[in-house]
Amino acid sequence: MEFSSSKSNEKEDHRSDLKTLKLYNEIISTLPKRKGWKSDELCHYQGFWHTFFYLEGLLSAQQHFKPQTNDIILSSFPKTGTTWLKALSFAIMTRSSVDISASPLLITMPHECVLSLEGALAHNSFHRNQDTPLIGTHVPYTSLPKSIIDSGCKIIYICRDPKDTFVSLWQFARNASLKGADSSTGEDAELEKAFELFCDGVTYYGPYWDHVLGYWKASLESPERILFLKFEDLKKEALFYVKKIAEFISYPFSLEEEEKGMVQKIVDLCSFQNLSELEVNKTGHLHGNMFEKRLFFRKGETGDWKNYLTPTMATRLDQITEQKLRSSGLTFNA
Ligand code: PAP
Repeated sequence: MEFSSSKSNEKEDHRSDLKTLKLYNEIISTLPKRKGWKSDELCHYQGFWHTFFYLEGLLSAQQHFKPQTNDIILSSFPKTGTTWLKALSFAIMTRSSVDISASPLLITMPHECVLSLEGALAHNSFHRNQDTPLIGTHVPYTSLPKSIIDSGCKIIYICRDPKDTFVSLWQFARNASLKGADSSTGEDAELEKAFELFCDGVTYYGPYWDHVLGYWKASLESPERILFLKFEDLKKEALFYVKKIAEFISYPFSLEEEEKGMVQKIVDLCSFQNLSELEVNKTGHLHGNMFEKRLFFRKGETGDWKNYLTPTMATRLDQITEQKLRSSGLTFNA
């Protein structure tokens, strides 16, 4: 796997353009702000809450990102199955060039196989992986760069029951080496504080419900362009959905491959059990020293919310979900 970074392309590093950076800072300084659960400040942009770093990346992507026509965008709200979807799509795409037993996924974390639009690729689009045109993002549908919408690139969106999403997000954030965790309050108070903010929509890329609905509605309007998946469905019927993803991205399995068990091999390669036990996913950090890789692999189950949320909390989230998704045709059941 090669990431091209030729000298001639270095002028594409938009962050190095001080004027542009200053402009982004000016735009961000005018936006409404709220303190998130951790001490980081969230900025309200186009209806959603963003951290400064990723918002700067989003502004850059909105201005500069040039998709290739065969790009596939893998989109999600945080903690809804991003890592899993990246691994599966990457394994599907690379299966004919590299044997599964030598897959790059065995030595490279899925987030490093598929880079992020508003992260690694935001200011340095020449970092894109030329061999596998997969791009990850947490950007809401309505904020995607116009170039992506105009190009007609295919998009796969994965979502997850909001109660499990919240618990996964909370567990990740409290364990992550993020600066400024408030240690003056106890665990229960911390959970309640994070829960209130989640219900209010004040989380990275929140409100959760608006994020999901944006992609849901777009997928109903353009099912040939947007594939809408649920984490819970993938857990129940992995083989079916791996074939569905492969067909959608135009890498369908041949009869011969199916007979030789290729679909199952990909499911096994990308299973939580397999990925979480690989050395590459157990040690080291992502994004400099920001996140420990192991934190992206916690339990990988559905219904873990039952171990953390009180019945009152669960009912409250269910009610918000019912109210927000009412008449959309979208439901969750974890
Ligand atoms: P991200 O948005 O920050 O990249 P994301 O991968 O969406 O995170 O979410 C992490 C969740 O997916 C974790 O869920 P949990 O906290 O409930 O356990 C993680 O365990 C789960 N996960 C990661 N890889 C897999 C996988 N291969 N199969 C199933 N679940 C997985």
